[in-house]
Amino acid sequence: MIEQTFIMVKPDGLQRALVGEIIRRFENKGLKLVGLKLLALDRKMAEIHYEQLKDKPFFSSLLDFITSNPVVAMVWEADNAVYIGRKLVGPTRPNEADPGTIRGDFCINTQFNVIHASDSVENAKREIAIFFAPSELVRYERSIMHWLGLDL
Ligand code: DAT
Ligand code: MG
Repeated sequence: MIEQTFIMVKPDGLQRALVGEIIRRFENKGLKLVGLKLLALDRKMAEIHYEQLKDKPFFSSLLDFITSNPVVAMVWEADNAVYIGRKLVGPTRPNEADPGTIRGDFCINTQFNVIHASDSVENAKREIAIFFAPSELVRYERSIMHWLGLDL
């Protein structure tokens, strides 16, 4: 089932110059990039993106952090893109993330965990709609898809 997932390099990822490394991992795995932008999140947008966490004690510090610098928002497409994205990123707590995952390789703190990945197809749709107009998601073919077993 072809899905799209929303991936965002967080402010710490930009400060640490990890954007290229993160894009490389998604490219290497074989997902297709269909949307990409650099932007500074305002507080309202951040609140909407993280609305499911509004009652958590760390909500306001999460908003401070995520609005503190630009982020890179991306949409990646593949069969099971949401599940694959979470696998590439690793669990929320970096000390539980195995080496080989992005969080396992690059983070040591739960807030400064470098990257966001949608956790369900429903949330992916919701998050993509916050960051991208439909016209900003680009449809194109890649001939390599055949050789990845993914005739998307
Ligand atoms: P994830 O980013 O793995 O989907 P989440 O949706 O539960 O995790 O939480 C969103 C972000 O909030 C997470 O990336 C980092 C922060 N966060 C989660 N739990 C936290 C905690 N216990 N203390 C501080 N920050 C936390
Ligand atoms: Mg989440």
